Amino acid sequence: MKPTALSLALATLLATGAAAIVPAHAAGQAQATVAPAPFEVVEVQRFEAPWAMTFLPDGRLLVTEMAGSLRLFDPASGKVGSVAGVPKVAHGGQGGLGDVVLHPRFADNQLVYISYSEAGEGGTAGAAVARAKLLLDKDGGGQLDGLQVIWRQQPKVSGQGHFGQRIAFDRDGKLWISSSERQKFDPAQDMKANLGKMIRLNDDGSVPSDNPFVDQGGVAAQVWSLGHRNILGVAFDGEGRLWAHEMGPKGGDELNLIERGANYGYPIVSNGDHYDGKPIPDHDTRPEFHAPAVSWNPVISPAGFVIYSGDRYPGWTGSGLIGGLSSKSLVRIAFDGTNAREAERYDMGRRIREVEQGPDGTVWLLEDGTRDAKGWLLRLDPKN
Ligand SMILES: [Ca+2]
Ligand SMILES: [Ca+2]
Repeated sequence: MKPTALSLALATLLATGAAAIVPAHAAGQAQATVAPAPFEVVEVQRFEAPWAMTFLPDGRLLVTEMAGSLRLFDPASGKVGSVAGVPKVAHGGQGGLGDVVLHPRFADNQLVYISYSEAGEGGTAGAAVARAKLLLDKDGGGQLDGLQVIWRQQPKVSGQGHFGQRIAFDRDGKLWISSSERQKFDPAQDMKANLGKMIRLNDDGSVPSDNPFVDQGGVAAQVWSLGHRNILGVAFDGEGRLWAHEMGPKGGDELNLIERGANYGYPIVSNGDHYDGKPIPDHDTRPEFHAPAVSWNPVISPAGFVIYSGDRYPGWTGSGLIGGLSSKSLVRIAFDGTNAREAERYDMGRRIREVEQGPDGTVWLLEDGTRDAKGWLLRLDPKN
């Protein structure tokens, strides 16, 4: 990374022994500016620790609840139903039922994909992804039929943190899974583990023959990029580029452009440091690792991510929208090709877990339902 005027000024200050006061937004870091919101927040429906949602073609919403319930919500009637057939999930900490997405040809094949934390032997756990046919009944509910587990984190390890387990399809129909490092650090660099990696698969879970590490075999063949910590949001832009944000260590949240075969450096480098105070060398000390497009300190605790394609809010088309947990915010990202920056931040006053764009371009959010939050589904009505 090129030295900026600010980093040069800091270097000069340090070299002369003067006290360096590091500004809240140092070079290359995002600036927290709270903007007036172009929307009114409407509380629509409460859920029990909701984690993710996706719209069906008919305008209804599938919502996951961490303890293992898949809900079907009809915004037109306000009715909440249940979808049976979710496998038993390892619920606790950050683990439980995770993401839900539709197959790109859902209208033809009715396939839905879910991710969840699965218990292993001896108190271990790992993320898993399964697919099934969604059979809807006439009473506002349904069931998952013919469920197949098509991917698992390897190895399963102790603890209840950093499953990741975000799922997305690209425009070629490939399945992408964020596999976080389970708070075990080194597996993010170990190609014998699929932890701390971005995974790329065919829609049936098989490995595409053009993956970058396919020659290494084993779980390495699933890997598209490595050196990741905890990815809780992935989205494709209008050009088909994959962006992912990453809950970093202390002071090290990131937004990354995900590139084929790239190593993002965790836990060898991070612009943040370990929570126990142990320093981690910054990205600019090791240019062989892919540096973040945006780096946050203070952090936002990113969760949920869409790249907005509607036109209901002035200036938002093509922007990234990221939920903030600890920052209790909605963060708008402006892209310029392969560059990105925080454009605006809206104070939501609550932990935001998930962001989704509705069929008419309205943005919907899920409030986190853990840590005494209420877990509201929120609709952002544009202000006219
Ligand atoms: Ca979603
Ligand atoms: Ca650092």
